[in-house]
Amino acid sequence: MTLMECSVGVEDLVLLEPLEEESLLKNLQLRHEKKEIYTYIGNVLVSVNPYQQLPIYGPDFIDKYRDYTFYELKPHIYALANVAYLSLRDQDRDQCILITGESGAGKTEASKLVMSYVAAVCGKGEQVNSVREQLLQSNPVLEAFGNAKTIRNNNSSRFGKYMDIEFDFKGAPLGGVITNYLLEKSRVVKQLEGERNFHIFYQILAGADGQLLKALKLERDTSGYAYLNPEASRVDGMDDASNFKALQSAMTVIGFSEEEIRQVLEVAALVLKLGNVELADEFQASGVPASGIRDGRGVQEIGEMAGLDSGELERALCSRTMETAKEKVVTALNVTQAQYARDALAKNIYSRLFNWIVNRINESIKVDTGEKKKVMGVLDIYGFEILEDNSFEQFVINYCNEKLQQVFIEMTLKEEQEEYKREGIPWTKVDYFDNSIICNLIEHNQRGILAMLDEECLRPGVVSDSTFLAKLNQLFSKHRHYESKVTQNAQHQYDHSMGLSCFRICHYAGKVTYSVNSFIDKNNDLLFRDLSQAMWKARHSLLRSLFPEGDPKQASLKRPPTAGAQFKNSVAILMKNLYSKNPNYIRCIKPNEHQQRGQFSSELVADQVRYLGLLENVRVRRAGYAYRQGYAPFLERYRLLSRSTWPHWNGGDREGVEKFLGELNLSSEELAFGKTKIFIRSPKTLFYLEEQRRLRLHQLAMLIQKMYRGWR
Ligand code: AD9
Ligand code: MG
Repeated sequence: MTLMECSVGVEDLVLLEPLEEESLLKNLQLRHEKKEIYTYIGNVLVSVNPYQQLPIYGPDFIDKYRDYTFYELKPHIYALANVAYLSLRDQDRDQCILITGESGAGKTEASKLVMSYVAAVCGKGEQVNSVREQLLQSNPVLEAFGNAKTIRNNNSSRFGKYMDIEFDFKGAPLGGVITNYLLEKSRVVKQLEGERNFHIFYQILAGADGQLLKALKLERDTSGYAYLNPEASRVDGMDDASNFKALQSAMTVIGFSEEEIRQVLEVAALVLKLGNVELADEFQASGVPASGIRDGRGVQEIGEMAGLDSGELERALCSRTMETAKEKVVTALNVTQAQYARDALAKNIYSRLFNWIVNRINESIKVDTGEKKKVMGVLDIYGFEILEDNSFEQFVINYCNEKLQQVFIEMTLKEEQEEYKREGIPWTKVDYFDNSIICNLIEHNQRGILAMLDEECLRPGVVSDSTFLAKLNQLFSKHRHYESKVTQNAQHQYDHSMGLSCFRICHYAGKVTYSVNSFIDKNNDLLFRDLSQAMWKARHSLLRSLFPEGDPKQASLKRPPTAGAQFKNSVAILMKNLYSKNPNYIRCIKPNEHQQRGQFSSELVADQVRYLGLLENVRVRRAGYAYRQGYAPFLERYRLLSRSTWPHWNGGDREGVEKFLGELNLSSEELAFGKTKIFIRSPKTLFYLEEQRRLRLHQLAMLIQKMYRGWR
């Protein structure tokens, strides 16, 4: 019997034999069937979403995992959290936990499980409790404003999150810092069929009492709002009203004042009301198309809540001022342009509100003491995306994943190399796919796609998505990882499905075709100055503070960095941060598209296994020695294989291991004796040992039975 044939598959994919995509999938499927959702690849944790509550996270499990080392119990997210926490506390090594996977794979749940495990084991006392509560309560707040129901996940995070949790020298939590990435702000004004806007809007409408609703000038019925998809207002199993209560209490625990909470809700309400501002055609005396507001009541109410003159708001929405050195020219916007301006304003208010909330949480949880801190970073970020239509958002998300893959391979290899060095075992070079060529294609400072996009955005004259694409086609016509209709040549297979306005990148995880439509616009991410100036005039102090560039004194001609440049910059900071820490990986997998328990679609999982680079991971991990174990636990497990070490052995652990392995006549190529661990090259040898151990146990059991019968 091989390990693969045992009832729950192998617990560590490094031991998989043969190592192929098919056997890897079979193993995950078998384990998923048996509700064994966790599997290791060495110290990497693969987690398959069970879509059901399993009884494996209670305090009894926390107690169990805090007392054992990594391989002693079944694979579990607590084992990974425990190793990371102990290494941080006892060996002073800062940690990062990188959680990746596609939408609905269980990243956010995993990040919460890690946080709650660490919170449970990190000490006691009033101070610790209060910090712990603040850290944990940041989750419901960020989820209310940053999560939404999508087709793939009823509670999908629409932003990336990295959280540093900081500890003192004893390992007690002091506080933290949250960084957020790229909120999907387009959702504020439009959602796909079957999807919802951000949870907060439904929470307010369902959970606010009559008095609060009146103060926010809202009606309870969700169908009255243009920004809320009428066909998706409820989510099965989600109680918006009680989540609203939980949100308010979480904000209070974190330290938001009553006034701040009120202002946050008012700004959210303003966004909803802005969606109901209807714009209509008007014509100027000259006959030039213009626009105006159809029903003044909504704008009036927005004006009252924001402390803004409604006439000013209408002007800002329906016209645009162009300033030159000499004069100001005001032009009227037609209805389409005014609607665009209204939606741009709503998206901007909301995304800035979200950033403000993150900063406000950071203010509460930041650590003031100057003492040296130990840090555990937790990254919960969108995985590689290939949608039917891929645009700027998928492009930057996939760029981020390309970078994460680079960190992953480099750090895994580095760690392997360091372990060999520590153990005094010679290192042989491992070949692997180095994706820096793709990272460079995207991020190179002068010649990368992002740089080209910026250049095009800043270039005077007529620029458009197609001039941008033409530039890429010219520059990258010979690049191995770039394709387009124009550059397709002998080296690339001709593909009729690719449109003229598309380009394709061959990512490490597969080919993705991006449509360039709106790349320029999304990268520019500019808000008409009329709108920011109008917002800055609001008496509502929170709203006003969100638009500092509206202050005429601040109005410099320097434009803010583009969305692409900002993202690239934050990815660079993130990478630097990750490289300075000891990495722990959780690779999440979604077993089916229907959020259903007990269903495992091999095809879907196969795609994810590819996107996550799991086979490459196993390959790198077992390039040298597939398996390693400390001498003491290894001896304990296998010493019954030799009469010299069983039943009694009085020598040292290493000598014991040398003794019984020596008697088994294994090839010397197969084994390496490190300073503290035994290394075994191929999984087959381990299976052999396991098989021998099983036979021996069987023999011993028979013997005992025989003796027992004899006694009777
Ligand atoms: V997204 O990229 O934010 O759209 P995530 O974060 O990867 O996505 P999430 O953690 O939100 O997915 O998990 C989706 C749902 O799967 C959860 O709402 C749970 O219902 C379910 N889930 C995930 N992990 C577990 C688990 N360990 N046990 C039980 C789980 N249910
Ligand atoms: Mg999530």
